[in-house]
Amino acid sequence: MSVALTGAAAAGIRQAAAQAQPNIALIKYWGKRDVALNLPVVGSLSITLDSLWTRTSVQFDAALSQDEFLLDGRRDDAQLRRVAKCLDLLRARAGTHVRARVESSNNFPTGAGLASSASGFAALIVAGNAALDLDLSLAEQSIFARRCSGSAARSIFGGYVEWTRGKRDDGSDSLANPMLDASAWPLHVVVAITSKREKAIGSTEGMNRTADTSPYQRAWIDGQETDLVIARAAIQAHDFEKLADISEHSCLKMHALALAAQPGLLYWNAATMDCMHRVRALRASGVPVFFTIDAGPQVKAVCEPQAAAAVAAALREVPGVLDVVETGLGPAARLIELDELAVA
Ligand code: 2P0
Repeated sequence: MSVALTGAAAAGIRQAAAQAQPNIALIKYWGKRDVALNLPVVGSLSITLDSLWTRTSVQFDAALSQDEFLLDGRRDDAQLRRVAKCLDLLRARAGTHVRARVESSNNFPTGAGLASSASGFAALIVAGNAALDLDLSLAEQSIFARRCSGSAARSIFGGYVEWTRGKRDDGSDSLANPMLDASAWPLHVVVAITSKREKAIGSTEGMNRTADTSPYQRAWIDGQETDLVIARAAIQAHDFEKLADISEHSCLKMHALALAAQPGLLYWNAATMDCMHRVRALRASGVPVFFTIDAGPQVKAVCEPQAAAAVAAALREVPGVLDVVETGLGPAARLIELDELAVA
């Protein structure tokens, strides 16, 4: 159902707003079998976060001659093409050509390895679905979000989420499904921010370069199903040690694969590496924590809730760590009132 305002509706504007949270993959997505449809070469498994968010409003307005995109209050023409492509999917389903104004804000750095494209495009699909009264099922919303940014398929859902690789060429079986509610195993994530700059090589370019040039691509694909089986079992059993081992393995394997591309992709800085050692030392001393790192220099330390304060304190001491953000696991993407957009 649309949350369009009466006055706006009378003026031919159809609008809605949504919030989505980033997700962190424990078993990573890296590589596409179809670049246009964002079909992955492997399945992946993630946790949706709680206190980091993207809030997005979309207004389809017949008075607009072209799409507009504002990020954190500023026009962002660099991202506009990607946003417009996502709007095109919604428009095609609705049978309309009306252009839209999209306003988005993040309460965390954009494009720095904190999964802003996952929360951003999940929020856009949820808001667009409502504004245009499309009545898409959650499965369809996940597929639409995937086509905008692969990892966004997972941010449609909360808690523990698996994105199935799928086999079909049209992508109709490549979507995410919720595995386990956040409340069933409420792990925490401590994010050590080691740079606030946008990364030089985006994920899309990075994974395409890897697929084209990394000698380890075949081994990566062949190992994924086993990793997923182990991770699913660890999550169902709430077996922290098992999840820690398989998640670090998947993370390090993804980075080894990307490091071996030509030219090699080096997403880490010195502080990233120091945080990894710090997390390993904490775990060796009995603290239930493990690390995972995406296409950027931030370190996500996943831990049991009672360990979060000690993990945050330890990571804050690492030279080069600029900030530490602590979060629990969060819910699915959802509609919000338009006046919630301004509330930080
Ligand atoms: C993941 N990453 O599973 C992996 C691990 C980064 C490292 O999904 O090209 O922004 O839009 O599908 O989803 C980041 O890639 O890439 C990502 P596109 P996306 O979370």
